[in-house]
Amino acid sequence: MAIDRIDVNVTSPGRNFVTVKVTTSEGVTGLGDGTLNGRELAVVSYLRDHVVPTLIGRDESQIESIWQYLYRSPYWRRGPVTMAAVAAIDMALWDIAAKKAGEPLYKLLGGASRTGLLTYAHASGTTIDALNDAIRGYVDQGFQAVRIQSGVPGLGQIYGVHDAAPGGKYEYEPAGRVEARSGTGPAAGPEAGSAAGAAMRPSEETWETAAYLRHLPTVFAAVREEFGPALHLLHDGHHRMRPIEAAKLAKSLEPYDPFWLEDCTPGEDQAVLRLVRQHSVTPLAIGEVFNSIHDYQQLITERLIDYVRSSATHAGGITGLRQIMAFAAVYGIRSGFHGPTDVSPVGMAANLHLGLAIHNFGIQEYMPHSETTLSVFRTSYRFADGMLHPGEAPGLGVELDEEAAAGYEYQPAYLPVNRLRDGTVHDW
Ligand code: GCO
Ligand code: MG
Repeated sequence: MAIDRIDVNVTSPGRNFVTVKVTTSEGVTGLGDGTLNGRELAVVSYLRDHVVPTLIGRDESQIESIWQYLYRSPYWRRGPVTMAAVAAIDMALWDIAAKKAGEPLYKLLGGASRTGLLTYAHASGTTIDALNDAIRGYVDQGFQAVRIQSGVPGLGQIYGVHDAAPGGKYEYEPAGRVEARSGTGPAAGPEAGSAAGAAMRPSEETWETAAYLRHLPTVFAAVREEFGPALHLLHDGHHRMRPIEAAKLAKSLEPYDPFWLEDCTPGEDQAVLRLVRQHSVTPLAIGEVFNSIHDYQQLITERLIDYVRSSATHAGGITGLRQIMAFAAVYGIRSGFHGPTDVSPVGMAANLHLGLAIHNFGIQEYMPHSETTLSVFRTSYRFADGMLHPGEAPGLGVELDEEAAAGYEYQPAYLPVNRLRDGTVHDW
């Protein structure tokens, strides 16, 4: 029994995805997600040029050893590209192990610790009315938890904020359908220079923290008034605040009992969260841009967060994320795994199997993939009454229709850029 072949699939059914398929000498196949939004092809090269050739002929059941081999041996450790590549291989090997056992993966991870996973949806609106309409749509579908993002008076397009199409279904792609533009786009920021050499640029948005800090508590107040106390409300600050601004926001949201405030400051300078903690009991969630247990060391040991936001896709797969959650368990910190549409259905399934098995599960983010995406990736996870379940199919329970995937070629697409009014590049 050995790894016979590894294929790296790139497809764009509605958005870009990178999927690894590992095939064993016995013909068992496993899938893994290595999608890194806006940097997909860097992961493809890392896999094809540096990982795949080193794994052919190895025993596919040595999942931990292969993880350590990919993590430690190249000397250059961690980083989003490396860890997405490690994740893709790791998931595929777990998928194979569970298929060989004829069991859904969660049974190999310790079995189900609960009947389903509390999950939250994304609702947004440029106005409070539009936001409330979006929330109502999710409540009608059975969601018990909703992330709320809203427009800010005086600011234009804000990342992750969209209204439903007139008369249409509320559905959007927050993280990837901002196409890179070719040609000249409007000159923006001090470094814009001559547009002549600009072949591709992400779109740009304008930000002002003071306006946001004034407006957001009024949004929470209106939503609480409309939906009452029981609905869980979450919010994502997208790393946009300085420490004192984050503390102010966390404190100002307290009367509305938020489930969590996510990414209130940039994730690198972790000691600043002590200040936020001193001023507020609003629960904090961080970690979607982290990629290893070491990124969490201070946050977890000082109990500066309440929820781990990583995904299996960006944190070294099931093996990497399981390490983080075992560490977090010691400190009573729970999971809130990243589940946007740029985590593929394969990565989403990995999150779900792990979430069902671990004791310290908290909540699972769920942005349903488009019908186009789901026509290429056939899933067996299911949603009912606000809860997700990974399903009972052997392995991860996701199949890739390679013929359908071949019909959707990779398209360059980037996340937007955020600037202050004077052109200063800002966190988002
Ligand atoms: C979230 C996110 C996403 C990310 C996206 C980046 O909380 O789900 O912040 O929308 O921005 O996944 O690729
Ligand atoms: Mg986020």
